[in-house]
Amino acid sequence: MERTFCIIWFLYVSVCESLLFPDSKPVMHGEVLSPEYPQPYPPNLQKRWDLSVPNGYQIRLAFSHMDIEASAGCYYDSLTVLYNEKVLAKFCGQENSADGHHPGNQPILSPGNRLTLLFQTDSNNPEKHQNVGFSAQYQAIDIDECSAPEPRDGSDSLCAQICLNTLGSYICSCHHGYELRSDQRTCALSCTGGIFDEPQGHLSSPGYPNSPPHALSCQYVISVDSGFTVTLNFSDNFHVESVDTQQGPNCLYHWLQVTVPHREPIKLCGAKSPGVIETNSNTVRLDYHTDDEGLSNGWSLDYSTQRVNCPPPSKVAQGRVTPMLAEYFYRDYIFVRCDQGYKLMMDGHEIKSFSAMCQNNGQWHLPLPECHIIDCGEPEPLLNGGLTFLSGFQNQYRSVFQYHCNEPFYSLLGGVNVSFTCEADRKWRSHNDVVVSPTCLPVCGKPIKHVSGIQRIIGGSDAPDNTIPWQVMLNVNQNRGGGMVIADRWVMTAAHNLIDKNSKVATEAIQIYMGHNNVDTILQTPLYAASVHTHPGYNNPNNVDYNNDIALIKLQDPVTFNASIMPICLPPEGAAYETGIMGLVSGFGITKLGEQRFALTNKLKYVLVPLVAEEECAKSAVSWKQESANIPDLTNNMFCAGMREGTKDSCQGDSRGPYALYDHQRYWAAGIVSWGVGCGKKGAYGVYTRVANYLDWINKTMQEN
Ligand code: 4AZ
Repeated sequence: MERTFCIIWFLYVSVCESLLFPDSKPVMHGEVLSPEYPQPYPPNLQKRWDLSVPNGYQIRLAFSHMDIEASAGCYYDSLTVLYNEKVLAKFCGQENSADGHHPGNQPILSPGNRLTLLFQTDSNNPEKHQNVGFSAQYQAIDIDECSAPEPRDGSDSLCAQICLNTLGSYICSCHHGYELRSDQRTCALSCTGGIFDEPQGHLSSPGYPNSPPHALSCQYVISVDSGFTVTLNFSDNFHVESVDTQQGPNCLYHWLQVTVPHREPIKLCGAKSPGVIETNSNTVRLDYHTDDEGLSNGWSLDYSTQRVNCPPPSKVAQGRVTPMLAEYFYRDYIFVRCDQGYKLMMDGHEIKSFSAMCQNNGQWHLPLPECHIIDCGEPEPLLNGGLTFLSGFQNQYRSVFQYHCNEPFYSLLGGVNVSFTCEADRKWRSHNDVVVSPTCLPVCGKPIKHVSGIQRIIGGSDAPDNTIPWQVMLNVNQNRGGGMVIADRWVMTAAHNLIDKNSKVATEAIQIYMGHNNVDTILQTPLYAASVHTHPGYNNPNNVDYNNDIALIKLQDPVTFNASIMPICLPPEGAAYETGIMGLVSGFGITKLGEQRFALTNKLKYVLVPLVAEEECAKSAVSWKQESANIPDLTNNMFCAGMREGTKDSCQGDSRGPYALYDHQRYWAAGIVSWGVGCGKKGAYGVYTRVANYLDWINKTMQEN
């Protein structure tokens, strides 16, 4: 088969044949019939068939019938078969007759992919010759180019080593150890060793230690897992031609080049082995080049791999790096833990845990974290108290603080001052594991200053600042009265001004004042009632029944105690009302200004009046009743206080205020100013609600509201 200018067979088939047979598939077989076959053929014919099949094929032509007028040398009628206008055969006659020259059963094979048939008839009388002509079939036969004999003229054979026939063509191939050159015909010693990816191995130049063929261009690639580095160890027997130049020996024509990515390649030549080369890379390319001349015996090497090293991690202050190893290799992990009380920090953020891996580039994949001291955050603030640090600062690990209450107005519940330590779990803990904050309880009945001297309300004195800090001034529907602070949200008073025509007054009708001794000042800071709780047993429609004259007012907002506002204690269990004991009565009620005139005071007044024996009080009540029919009854829920001769007493406006007894350095609320016959009258005592009788009701009411 001829090679065409179309180098690639595919292109040849698709381009060249499409030129020969536009718009049609290549013809692979067909039939040729003489004109009018199977009727006798006409005279004077000159008919030509040009058969062709694709390149790389021959045409096999077989006759199924031939009946052409026989003549010597097929002189009259004939079918001529031509190739390239060269006559291959000339036929006439019939296949079963001895006349003429016919092909018989023997097919005709064209030398190439074309064949021409030429049918010629003369003008002889057609009636005499009733010959029908011929029928022939042809088909394309693949040429086995490889079986063509070796050219005698010494020119190159089709393939230098192995020829493989293909349909319509052939390809060349090479024996093991050789590779097809770019001419697609000849073979060269193969020295492209592929990729060496094992962790160790051996490489040598072609034919080593004998001198290899000339003009080598060999390439070897060692490529192992990233994270490993390759070390080359050349054997002593190293010989690559070098040329002596003016600048010294030079790898001009033969060389072995070692190339590592991102680095200048190294060219090796000469007779001295390079020995060990540490490439510090996981890929190395070796290019061995010789030209047509000179002599190099070649080289051989063993290569090995080492895991990449990462630098040993530095120390972490207040932390520990594990594991501690002499060397760290690719894919090794390190972990960092902080000492107790310290937390892992990275880029200003806390992290739960830390691990880093040694990467294939010899770097840890993360920088080391830091260990920062933990803190427990701000301790819970203590209402009406504070805290003091005994050690440490900024709430850091192991800091210790103690709560304290705002003395002397509050004291710590339980009285024991526990200290709290910031522990490793970032919680403030006391040594006995109290996590909840302690409570500051108000201190009752302990004013920072005490009243003294001769006192009078009616016959009383001005109370110095902060001497009666539980004193409350109440305005109920514009009527001035008193009360006393008993808790941060509770004021105790009498019921008799909070019930009007059998119904409780509205909370809005009540203004509550405290914290000052001066009426003008105290009026500037009113407090308001959230709810009013009169004693359920108080029933006084006609103002003659003051039994159970007690009430509690709940404040809308709690008050903070200080020197000027402080609760009075409730009666102690089993409180004693001893005859003759002096009680402190206080209020903003009326004072005697002259013989006749009374006026509401502008200053808090107080007076000390003795507790009167029950019999004495009862006696005086009898005498009052003789004077007036509308005098209320005395009950066990009341007691009297005052002077037989009068002069010192509570009066209008003081009503509902405190009668305080002093015991164990505390004032306690013994009575509430309830009623009396006149004020400061001889033989008439002030009557007070006996608060101790109501302790259960008071506690229950405060708890339930
Ligand atoms: C009153 O009218 C009142 N002397 C208060 C107390 C006394 C008498 C009357 C006791 O509010």
